[in-house]
Amino acid sequence: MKKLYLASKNQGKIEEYKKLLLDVNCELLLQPESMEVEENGITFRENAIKKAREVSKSMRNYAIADDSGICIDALDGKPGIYSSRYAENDKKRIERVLTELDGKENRSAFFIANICVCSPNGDVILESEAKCLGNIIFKPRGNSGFGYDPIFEELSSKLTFAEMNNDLKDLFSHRGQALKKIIPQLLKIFA
Ligand code: ITT
Repeated sequence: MKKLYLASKNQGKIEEYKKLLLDVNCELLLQPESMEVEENGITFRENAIKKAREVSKSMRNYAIADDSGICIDALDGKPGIYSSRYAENDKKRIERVLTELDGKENRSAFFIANICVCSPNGDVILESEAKCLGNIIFKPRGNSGFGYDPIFEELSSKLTFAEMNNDLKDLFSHRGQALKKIIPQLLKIFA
C-alpha cells in the first residue's frame, strides 16, 4: 500500500482528513512532529504547495496539505491567510474577530481551502480549491469542530460548522468540497 503523508499539525484538520480519505487505499501518515514548514507565502495556494512539497521531499513519499482560512468581507478579507496566526488560540481568535466586527452590519464571510498533493519527489500532481459561504454570528454556537467553526454560520443550512455533525460539515465545508473534486484522481493514484 502506498504511503500518503498528511502535511498538517492541526488536530482538527487531521481528524477531518482521516475520515475524508477513508476510501483512498493509502497508508495515511502524519508529518513528523519535529518538522516545521514556514508558511511565508502570500497566497493560500503558495502555502499549500510549500507544505505538501517540503513534507513529500523530506519523507520521500506522497504528501497532501491544505492551506485554509476564513475571509471576512467587512474586515477586507482578514484574517485570510493569517487565520491560524490571528491570536494565540481558537478562543482568542474568535474573540478578536467578534470585537473587530462589533457594530458592523455586514457579517458575510467565506471559508476557503487550497489543497495540494505532491509526488514523492516534490512535484505538484493535484491541486484543488473550494469556498464555503456564510455569515459571522454574534455569539458562538455549537461544540463540534475546531477553529472558527462556532462563529461561522453556513449560508443555506443556517447552522454553524460547530453545530453540524462530521458528515454534514464534510458536505458543506471548503475542505470537504475541495477534496471531493480530486477524490477520483486520488483513487487512481492509490489504486
Ligand atoms: P497546518 O498548517 O499544520 O495544517 P494550521 O492551523 O496552521 O495547520 P493553516 O495555516 O491552513 O493551518 O490555517 C488554517 C486556519 O484557518 C486554522 O488554524 C483555523 O483557525 C482556520 N480554519 C481552517 N479551516 C477551518 C475549519 O474547517 N473550521 C474552522 N477553522 C478553520
